[in-house]
Amino acid sequence: MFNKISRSLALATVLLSSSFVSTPTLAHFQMVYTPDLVRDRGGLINLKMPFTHPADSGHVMTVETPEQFYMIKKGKKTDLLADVKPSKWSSADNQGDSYEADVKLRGLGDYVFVMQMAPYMEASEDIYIQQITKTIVNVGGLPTDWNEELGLAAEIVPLTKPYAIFAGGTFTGVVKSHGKAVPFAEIEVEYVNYQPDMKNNRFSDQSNIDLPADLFVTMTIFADANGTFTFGIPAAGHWGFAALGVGADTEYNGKELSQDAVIWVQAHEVTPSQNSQPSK
Ligand SMILES: [Cu+2]
Repeated sequence: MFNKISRSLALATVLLSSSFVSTPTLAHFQMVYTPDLVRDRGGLINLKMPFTHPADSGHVMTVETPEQFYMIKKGKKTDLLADVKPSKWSSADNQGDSYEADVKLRGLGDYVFVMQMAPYMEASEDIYIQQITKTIVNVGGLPTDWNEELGLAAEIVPLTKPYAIFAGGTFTGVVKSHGKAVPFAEIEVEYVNYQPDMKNNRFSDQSNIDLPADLFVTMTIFADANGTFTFGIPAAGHWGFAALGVGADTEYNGKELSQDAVIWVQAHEVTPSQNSQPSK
C-alpha cells in the first residue's frame, strides 16, 4: 500500500491529522559531502555524513552506524566501512550524531562513494527511512566510473556528470532498483542552503539564498515512464536528489521501510573571463 501513495502525501496526511500544521514536507537527505567534487589531484579528502534537511536550517537527525560505505574506482570496489568515525554535526537548529571518513584518492579518475545508512525511525511518519547515497569525486579531469550502474537496491544512475554542471545547466538521471528502471518515481530535490563548515562540523546559521515559499524547500518532481528525470539547476552549490521508496526492501522491525536512492551533484558559477570583451 505504501508504494501506491507518495511519502509526502502520507506525511501531509499525518501533519493535517495532528495539531501542528505549520511545518511543510520535511525531506531527509543522507549527505556524503566534500566541498569540491572536482579536484586537480588526489590526496586525502574528508567526507562528512550528516543526515539532515539541507534546505531547511540543516536540522540534524541522529542515526546509527552506517551499514555500508565503499568506493568504486575503475570498476574496483574498496570497502571503507572501517574508516567511518562517529562525530557530531550542528546547525542553527540542533546537534546530532553523524559520521565522517578520511579517504585517500590515488590517481586520476572518478571515485564513486556509496553509503548505505542504517534505517532511521521517522516518528512523524511512523516509518523507517534508509537511504543509499552516491557522491562522485573526479580527479584530474579523467571521467571513468560516474555513469556506471552499480545494481544497488535503490540507485540514481546519472546521465550527466554530477560534478561538471554549470549553474543554469541541468542534471539528468535514471531511477533504478537492482538495475531495473522505476517508472514515475517520486524524487525530492533540495539545495544545500546552509554552507557546511568542514572544520567545525556544522552548517552555517546563514542561508545562501532566500526561498520564495515553502514549496521551494523541497521540490518534488517525478521520473517519466522510463524512470528518467531532468532538473534545471538554478544556482551554484550542492544539490541532492532523493528518489523515495524505490528499493526492494519495504519492511524493517515490523514497520514500513522506505528505501531511497540519493545522489549529490555540484553546480558551478558561470564566471566571465577577466579579459573578456562583450560581443556586439
Ligand atoms: Cu527529519
